[in-house]
Amino acid sequence: MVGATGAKQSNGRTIEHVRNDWDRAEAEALYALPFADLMFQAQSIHRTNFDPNHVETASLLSIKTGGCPENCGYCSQSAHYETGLKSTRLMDRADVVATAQRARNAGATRFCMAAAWRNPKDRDLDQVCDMVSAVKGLGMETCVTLGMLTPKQAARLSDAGLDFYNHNVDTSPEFYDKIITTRALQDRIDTLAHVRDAGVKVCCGGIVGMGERVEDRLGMLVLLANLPSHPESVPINLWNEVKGVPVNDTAERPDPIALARLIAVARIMMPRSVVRLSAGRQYMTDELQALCFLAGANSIFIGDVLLTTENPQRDRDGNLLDRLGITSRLS
Ligand code: SAM
Ligand code: DTB
Ligand code: SF4
Repeated sequence: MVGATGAKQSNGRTIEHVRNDWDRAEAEALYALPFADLMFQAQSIHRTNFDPNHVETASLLSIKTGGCPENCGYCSQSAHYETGLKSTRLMDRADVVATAQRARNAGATRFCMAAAWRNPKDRDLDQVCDMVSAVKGLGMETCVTLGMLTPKQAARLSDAGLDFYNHNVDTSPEFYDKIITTRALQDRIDTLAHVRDAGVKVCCGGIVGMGERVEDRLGMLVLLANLPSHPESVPINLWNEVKGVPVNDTAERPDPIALARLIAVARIMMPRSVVRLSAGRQYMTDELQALCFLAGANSIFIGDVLLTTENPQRDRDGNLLDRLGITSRLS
C-alpha cells in the first residue's frame, strides 16, 4: 500500500515510524491516492498520535511591523513594495503582555510574537527576551519569529524560556527564488539548526496559493519531512491577499480538494507534528475546514487579525468547532 509506514499493533492501531527519508515520488503517490483512501490513512495516523477531536489555538501579534529589508514577494511588510502599510517600532513590553493576556482570555494557548526583521540586533533581542519571559509568566506557550538567528541569539531566546521559534521554508527549493532573492533557502535551514541546537522547538511550514505547482507544494512537504527532526509545528498558510506585492501577478488559490489532500499528505509524512491551518482560513468554507481537520490539521490561529491581514472572527470559529464537536480553549 502506498505510504504504509507503520506496523499494525494487536489493537489494530498503526505505529507510525517517524521517517526523514521521504522522496518526491512517495509524496506524489500519496497525493494521487483515491480521496477516501488518502483521508482514511491520514485520519488513522492522526488518531494514533493525537486526540482527533481537539484543536490547538494560537494567537499572533506583530511586535514590529513593516520596513523589512527582505523581498519576500508575498509579504505586506517588505520595504521593497508599496503596500500602504505603516511601519512601527518595536512595541513596549507592557503593551505586548497586555495583548497576550487578552489573547489568553479569548482562548489562545500559544502567543506568537513576530517582527519584520531580516535578523534581530542584539539590543532588540534583549527586549524580545524580556517579552518572552513575561508572556510565559502568564502561563502561555511562547513563540517568536524574528528572521535569521545566530547560534548565540538562539541560545539567549532559549534561556529566556522560549518554547517555539517560527521560521518557514515558505515553498519548494525550485520555486523559492521566484519568491525571495534577498536570502537563500540554506540561510533559513541554518537558522532552523541553530534553533534546534539551542533546545527550542521548531515551527516551520510555508505558503500555498502563490502560483506554485502541486509538485512544489509536495516538494515543500518533502523538505520539511526530511529535516533532521520534524518541526513540532507545521503551519500551512494559504496566501492572504496583499495589494502591491509581486505574488499578485501569479497567485492562484488551490482548489479545496487539493488543499485537503495536501494537509493529509503532511499528516502522513509528519505523523507527530501539529499541523496548523494557518493564514487564509477566511477564504475557506466551513466544509473545507472540516475536511482539513479530518485530514489531520489540529491547530488554528484565532483572533480577528493575523499580523497585518484578516482572520475569521472568533464567533465563526467557535461556532464551527462546536458544530464539529471539536474541543479547544475557544469553547
Ligand atoms: N520576518 C520573519 C520571517 O520572515 O521569518 C517573521 C514574520 S513572517 C510574516 C512569518 C511567515 O508568515 C512567513 O515566512 C510566511 O510564510 C508567512 N506569511 C507572510 N505573509 C503572508 C501572507 N500574505 N499570506 C500567508 N502567509 C504569509
Ligand atoms: C506562519 O506560518 N503564519 C503566521 C506566523 N507563521 C507568523 C503569519 C501569517 C501572516 C499572514 C500575513 C499577515 O497577516 O501579514
Ligand atoms: Fe520580512 Fe518576514 Fe515579510 Fe519576509 S516574510 S518580508 S522576512 S517580514
